[in-house]
Amino acid sequence: MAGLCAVSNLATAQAPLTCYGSQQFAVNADFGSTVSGVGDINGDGVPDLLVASASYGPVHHSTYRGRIRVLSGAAPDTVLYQYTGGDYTHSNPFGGPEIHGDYMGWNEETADGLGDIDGDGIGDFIFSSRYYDTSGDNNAGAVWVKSGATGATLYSYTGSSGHFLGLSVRAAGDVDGDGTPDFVIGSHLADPGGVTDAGKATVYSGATGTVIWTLVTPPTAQAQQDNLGVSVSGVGDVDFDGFDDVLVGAYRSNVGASLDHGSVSVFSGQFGTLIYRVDGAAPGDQFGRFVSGVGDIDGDGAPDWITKPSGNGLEEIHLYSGPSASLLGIATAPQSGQWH
Ligand SMILES: [Ca+2]
Ligand SMILES: [Ca+2]
Ligand SMILES: [Ca+2]
Ligand SMILES: [Ca+2]
Repeated sequence: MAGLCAVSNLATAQAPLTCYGSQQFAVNADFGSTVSGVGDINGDGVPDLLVASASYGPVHHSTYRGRIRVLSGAAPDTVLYQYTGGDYTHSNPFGGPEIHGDYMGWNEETADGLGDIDGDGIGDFIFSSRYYDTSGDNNAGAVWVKSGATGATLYSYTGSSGHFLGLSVRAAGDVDGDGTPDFVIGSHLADPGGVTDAGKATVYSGATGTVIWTLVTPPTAQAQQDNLGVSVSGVGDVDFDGFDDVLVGAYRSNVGASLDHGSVSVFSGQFGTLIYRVDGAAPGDQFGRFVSGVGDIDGDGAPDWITKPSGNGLEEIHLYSGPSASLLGIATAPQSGQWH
């Protein structure tokens, strides 16, 4: 038997979603390392599921190739499409053998449904392998955009050596206002302007696969190892200009000489410019490690967003207003998610 998923709300594929591995996935293959809705792929009227097993390998837990499967929402034992990451192909640049396969579907931000980008009426999807090796580059990373109708590749992208392209790949809404959904790919180890690991995020047109915007921190605020793009997300239209905007985390950005506060930036979809940036409160908070648009939480008619810091032992999710960037609340573990 293949994997089994119990989904509480197929219409939106929102959590809670519980999945159970099987012998095919192996117990420790990280089944469910990514879970996302992809819309109705097979035309049976029920949205389908994108599920990854990041540590999948032909030898149990040894090669970390990773695997992405599209499962039927109506019958989760039915595999509609399956993609398997590659084995390691290069030696470890730090000496000794390379120990990682491609890790396809590394975490919850490495696969997403995009909506219909090629105009055939069926939803399409994106996923990545952050440890993908190109012929010359070790751990370059790779991203694929696939047709929901055929499973074939619509677009693909690779990073450069050691950049782990695709740590975060997400739907971005319609950024350029052409009526077709777009997508965003983070590259947190890129060196824009020659600034080491400042990071960037690239917004691509769903209609053509070409770059709409390369989002970087304004040079005056740019610093080494900011890691902008460690997490990316669509957020919706926060400034009411009719174009969807983009949320980007930079979890190691500084506030003056105070290190690693981290930050979340919202960029204009229409202009590719910074609308605002919110910094973490304390050094080492690593604010912005995970970001996501969440729709209109506070009922003011505009979309809002969340972030999860990763430093200082913080087990919190912070909710912000999209238009005003004001803090609406913090959920703290292990309490049961009450905003306070
Ligand atoms: Ca399509
Ligand atoms: Ca578009
Ligand atoms: Ca906008
Ligand atoms: Ca709101």
